[in-house]
Amino acid sequence: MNQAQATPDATLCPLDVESVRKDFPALHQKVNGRPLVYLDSGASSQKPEQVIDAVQAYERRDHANVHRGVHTLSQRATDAFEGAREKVRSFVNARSVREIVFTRGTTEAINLVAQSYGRSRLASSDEVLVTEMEHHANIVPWQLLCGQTGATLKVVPFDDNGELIMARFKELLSSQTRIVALTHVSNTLGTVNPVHQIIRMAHEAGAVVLIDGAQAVPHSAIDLMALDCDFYAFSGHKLYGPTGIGVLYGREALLDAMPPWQGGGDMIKSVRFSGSTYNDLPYKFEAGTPHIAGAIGLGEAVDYVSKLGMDRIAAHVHKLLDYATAQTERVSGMRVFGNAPGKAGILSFELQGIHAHDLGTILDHEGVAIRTGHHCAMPVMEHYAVPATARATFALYNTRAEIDSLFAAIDKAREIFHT
Ligand code: 7TS
Repeated sequence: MNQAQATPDATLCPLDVESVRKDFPALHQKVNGRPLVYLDSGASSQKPEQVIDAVQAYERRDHANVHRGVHTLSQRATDAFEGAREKVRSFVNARSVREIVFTRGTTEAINLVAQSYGRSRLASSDEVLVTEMEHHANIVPWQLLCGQTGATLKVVPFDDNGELIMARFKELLSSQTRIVALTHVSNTLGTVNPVHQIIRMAHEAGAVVLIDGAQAVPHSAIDLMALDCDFYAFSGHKLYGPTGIGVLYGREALLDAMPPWQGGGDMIKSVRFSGSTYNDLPYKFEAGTPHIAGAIGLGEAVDYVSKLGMDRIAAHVHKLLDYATAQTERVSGMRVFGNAPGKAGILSFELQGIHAHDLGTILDHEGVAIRTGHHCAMPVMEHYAVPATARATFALYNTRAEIDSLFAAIDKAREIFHT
């Protein structure tokens, strides 16, 4: 399976969404007098009680710094923090906890690779290959790196359907390509990229591959051993966990050979003015006191989705997407961006005659939260020559009734604008 492309399996027992929704306190509120319909989980998902409770339990009872004290609280905090690392390792099927580096999120993980791996290895004759559908977090760090090293940034385009043009990828990939960095799932188009094929081809060309998994990890099971990429990045807050915590997976041999990118406590073995030695993996890349509560919350979020089953979550979200996509066909003047087969639960669109921001405001009056703007993917907007799109994203707690509310609110907006 192309991991994020979890084709709904009819034999799976469906999610009991009404029961799942009870776990998410934020969903049970009114916004502008209407029941909240939260369709912005692609930007950040809501958290279940289990995650909130785990964070609170740590803050109320177990808080102390990690890796430093022999006292009981420090040991409890360290056990919980390192326990979370093991949960994450198992969740993404990495070989070792040494390959799981906690970061602030996807953005920091990518910057870490650009600055540590990239800066120590790239020269002016080298190339970095990204795609036209990347989030800015997977563009700007490479632009900075290219500015620092003189390397060149190359871009694989996508077609109007939202699929990468693989023929162009093959042309652009060469022995000069040192790093291929691409998103597993596009945050604007929902496209699930053929990452297995890309990783294999990039490796044959001698390049390392970083996959931005920010939108893929919440949508389907990820098996990093099977994927065989060199780096994989994702964020906790899109996976029903806290903000300010994320993960960089790195192949152990690569991480081992990379220089640290930030210096400070915890990342050293010894410090002398004549020179310092660095800690073992993954601590070499975790300078300073980490986001302990965040990691514990992420570990709990991983437990939560694992218990529900990533395959069942994927099947549920695909059904919602199919249901919503069928409804788009009856709305005149609605243009959907991204129609790749097997795409993830992301619906980007525009309505003729209504600016996306106006639409977002009207929908908010109806209690419906969607995202409007460029979604930190300006090159995608440029591709379609639009300033912004409206985007609804579907998560494990969304229902068909909520999609009905979305389309009822869209009808209302069209009435207001006489479109
Ligand atoms: N990569 C992708 C594919 C993303 O969707 C995002 C965030 C990031 C990287 C950055 O993640 P962070 O947690 O480090 O900020 N995407 C979005 C979005 O689509 N709307 O708001 C944030």
